[in-house]
Formats: sequence, C-alpha cells, structure tokens
Amino acid sequence: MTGLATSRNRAAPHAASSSSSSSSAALRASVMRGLRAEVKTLSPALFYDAEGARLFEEICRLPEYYPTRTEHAILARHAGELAAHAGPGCALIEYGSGAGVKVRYLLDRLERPVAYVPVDISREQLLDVARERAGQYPGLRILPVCADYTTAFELPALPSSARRVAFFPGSTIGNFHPAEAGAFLRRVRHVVGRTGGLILGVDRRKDPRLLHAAYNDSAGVTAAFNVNLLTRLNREFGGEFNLDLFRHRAFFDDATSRIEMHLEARVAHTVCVGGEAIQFDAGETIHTECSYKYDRPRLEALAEAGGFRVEALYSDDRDWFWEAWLVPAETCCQNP
Ligand code: AVI
Repeated sequence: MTGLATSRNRAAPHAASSSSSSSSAALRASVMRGLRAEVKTLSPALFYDAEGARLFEEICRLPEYYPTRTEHAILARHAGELAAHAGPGCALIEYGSGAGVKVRYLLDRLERPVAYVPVDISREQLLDVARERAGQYPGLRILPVCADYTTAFELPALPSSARRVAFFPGSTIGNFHPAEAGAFLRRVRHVVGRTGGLILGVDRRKDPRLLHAAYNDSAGVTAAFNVNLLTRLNREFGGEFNLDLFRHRAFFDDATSRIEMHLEARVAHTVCVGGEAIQFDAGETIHTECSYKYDRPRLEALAEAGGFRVEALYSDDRDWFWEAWLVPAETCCQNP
C-alpha cells in the first residue's frame, strides 16, 4: 500500500466536517446565504457530522429504508457479471468509499485487479478502510485518495494499461440535482477515459407510499437525522434554533421525481444565527435534501448528459433499485 494522496478538502454528500479554516469560512457563508434566501435551503452535506453519520448508519438498518439492503442483494447476486464487464486487470476507483463494505462484492469477483483507489474526504475512515482491505486482499495495490469526490481531484499513478472502472454505490447520485449529476458524471467520464466504465447505484421510481415510508420511518430516525442539522448549526455556526419549534417533513414530488426533505417551522418566530436574525413564518421550511428517483428514460438522459450510455442494468426481485453498468458514449469526444 502506498501513502495517502490528498486533494482539495471540501464538504461532500458523505463528508464529515472539514477542518481547514478557509473551507469552514466558505461553509459558513453558504449556510448564511441559504438561510437568507427566499426559499431557505441548506446543503445535505451538512447532515454528516459525527452524529449525522451515526444516524445515517441507523437509517440504513431501518425496515422502511430499503435502498441499502436492496443494493447489497443486487451486488451479492450480480457481482460476477459486473466484474466481467469491468474485465481483467482493472483499476477500481470508489467515489465516497465511506466504510467501503459494498466494494468487497466486486473485489471478491474481479479478475486480477491492479489497484483499488478509495476516494473519501474523511481521512481517518479512509485510512482504516485502506488498512483493512490491504489485509483482506494481499497483493492488491490500495491507493487511498483523501479528496472531495464531487470536485476534480488528482488520481495516483496507475498502470496505463489498466482499464479504469469507477464505482459510485448507495444511490448518492440521487442527492445531486440533475445538472449537478450530469456535471459529476462528466468528471467521472474524464477520470475513466474512453475505455473505462462506471458501476452506479441508482434508486428507482416506485410506489410513492414506499418512498414516503422510507423517509418518514416509524422510529423517527430520519426525523432525528434531519433535525440534527439544526443542532449542528447551533454548535458550529452560532445558531440559536429551538429544536422543538421545527418538525421533519419529507414527501415525494412526482413532477420532479424526487423526495424532498424539509425542516418546517411550527410557529412564526425569529432565530438568531451567527448574530443575524432569521425570520420564519409558521409553516415555512428549510429545504435540506432532495433524493431523485430514476426511471429508465431519466437514467438514460443522465448517462447521456455525463458522456456515458447505459450498457447493462441489474435489479432486485422487486425492481426497486439498479446497479447500472455505464460505458463511455461513442459520441463523447471532448475528453480523452
Ligand atoms: C445518502 N443518500 C443516498 C440518502 C438518500 O436516501 O437520499 C440520504 C438519506 N436521507 C434521508 N434518508 C437517507
């Protein structure tokens, strides 16, 4: 295993808070901009402080929250086919590797992979995962990169003959707005080059009642995850939110094909944040997250916007989730 490569350090969908003062000033400015806006909006990246990351792990185990266990089942069943698409001797690059559990289905089945490149902003977890995988896959080069994978980052040197295959599981692509998702895929397309590929976890459109239940679980964990954002604003951004005056709201919007999560003010009141008064009407919300759900035309449009085409789709028995195999579109010629 070689050393840790570091790139720019900004918050990502699964990132713990960044430590550098310039990035925390930028984060503070974006929080204040979001709270001053006509439609109050905060970045979902703010969910993932230590408590938020813990609550998200709990969400993944909830009976109503199907994506995690469904994706595991697809990977357990189809890892062999995905590995065959990747081909022998590939370099596997995982975007937002986190605890790096799902990648094991692929590493177990890939034919003589030359390298595994986990990319994550959380340095400590990245190093833990790199050490663990090194023990589990002796002989495999593990090249961790500490970076915000939502922006351009530098890859470690890889053998030029190795096909580059990106892995972005978890349906985190759904937390990007369509234009951001297209831009993200274009960056991935640039990284994997003309001959590479992308294994992408995608949550599918389905009965809105199932979606509603997944984001309004009966144990209230998703609500706690959402409200925890206010606790973070109080602790890190000089907020004085009274948590009892806000409630969790999540609903599916059919027209945009997305779950929206909001924090709704129960009564009209004013909150002081960083010395500034922020006015809330009764029922007014802070929009905290979108989670887009894809059907085939939407996924194909996304792939096309990113310079890919959908070559194969693997789903579960209930057709709730996809593990998609995307390859560069022939028409995409702007990048190498
Ligand atoms: C991380 N992401 C894919 C989750 C989702 O389903 O959009 C985040 C989440 N929000 C509420 N529950 C889970």
